[in-house]
Amino acid sequence: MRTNVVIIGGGPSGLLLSRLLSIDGINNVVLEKQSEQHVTGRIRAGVLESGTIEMLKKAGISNRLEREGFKHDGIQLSFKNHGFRVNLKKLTNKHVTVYGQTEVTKDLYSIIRKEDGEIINNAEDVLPQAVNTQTPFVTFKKNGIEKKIMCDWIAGCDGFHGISRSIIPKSIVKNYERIYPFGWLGILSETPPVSDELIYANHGNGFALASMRNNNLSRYYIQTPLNENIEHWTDEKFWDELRKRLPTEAAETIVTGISIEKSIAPLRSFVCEPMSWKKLFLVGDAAHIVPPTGAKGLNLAVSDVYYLHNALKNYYQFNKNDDLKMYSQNALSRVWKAIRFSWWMTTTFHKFPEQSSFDQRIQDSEIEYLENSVASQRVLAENYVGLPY
Ligand code: RFL
Ligand code: PHB
Repeated sequence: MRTNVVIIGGGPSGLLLSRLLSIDGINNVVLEKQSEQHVTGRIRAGVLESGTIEMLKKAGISNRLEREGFKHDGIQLSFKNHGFRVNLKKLTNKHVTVYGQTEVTKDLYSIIRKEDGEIINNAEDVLPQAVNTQTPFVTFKKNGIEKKIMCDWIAGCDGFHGISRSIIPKSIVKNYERIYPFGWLGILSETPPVSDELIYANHGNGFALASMRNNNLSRYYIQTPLNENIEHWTDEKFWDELRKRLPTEAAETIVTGISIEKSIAPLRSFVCEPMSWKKLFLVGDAAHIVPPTGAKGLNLAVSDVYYLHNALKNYYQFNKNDDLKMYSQNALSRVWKAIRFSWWMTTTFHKFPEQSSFDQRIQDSEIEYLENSVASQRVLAENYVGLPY
């Protein structure tokens, strides 16, 4: 079997790349380790930048997004139970859209299936090979049978734990990493969100985030120590702790209920440089991870797809490979800015175990400055709504 581009990983980045390439008549096959049901059942990101919305429109999946997505013109920040608003619209003339990654993935699966794109689910032992030759290929097993796909290029869209990144020789790669000394305990509950806008709260007990998926589906997170045992967190204990950390007005009006999903995620910043080697390109979480505090992970995966799709299009339509050569550099320039912003949001809104009284005062004044300075709010707003591609 032969195709133009083999895409390893059928998460949001792999699916979006596949769809955009197919629209331009560039043949591709997506190899996904998990079942479709597994991929479309994962609860992950919730906030989309306007650049992401544009890309999803290009992919032809904006109908449901426009009907069911919620436009947010601002976010609420909170410090020691006192809330204040950052007006994203006024500061940047842009907004963000709340629409779950789960829904984005379902929409992409459905349009790719409808338009006869090729996604192979439950692909085992996927392995990119001969990546440094003119004849790269990918091998995998399906139902126990060995398969091989010859191709021109391989897109590694297989997330942080995927195989693709490990193909780049150690002598070429440099990894940059920060692991944060805490995690996020998240729940999903069929209750009306406590606020029309997201609330990011810094509290003496730790960070809290009030988010949502729709009018009767709330997503809440609290910072917990690393290696926290989820069994220790009954719904009641979670709600009590969340109430303590949110701004007073929100805590007083929150509607609680049973959690329909509960999980703990570690927080990490990670960048792999370069993001390409010979015939292989890394995209999204395969190349970089941000802590979720800035709501950037999915959006960064989409901006990588933007650069790679354009570069492949120029190659196939105009026989130009300059943009393919520049892919890593172009993508990384935007990646590092999002890494910085996500690190800053995390550092400003979380309690660190080793935080000294000096560090605490710095954090206090950072947030006080944010509340009272339009310039400071604009920096946050410009990054939160998403930097240009
Ligand atoms: P994914 O989504 O991890 O998809 C990779 C896919 O590759 C498959 N795979 C393989 N397939 C074949 N062979 C192999 N050897 C394979 N190894 C892996 C996997 O099964 C999977 O289907 O990466 P992608 O596409 O780059 O997308 C990245 C995003 O999923 C991620 O950045 C976001 O979810 C991060 N994130 C958020 N991002 C935002 O932009 N806004 C948010 O509000 C936001 N909130 C979040 C988040 C991530 C969170 N968690 C759980 C880490 C909130 C949370 C709690
Ligand atoms: C979410 O709704 O899951 C979410 C929203 C904003 C973030 C992180 C996660 O910064």
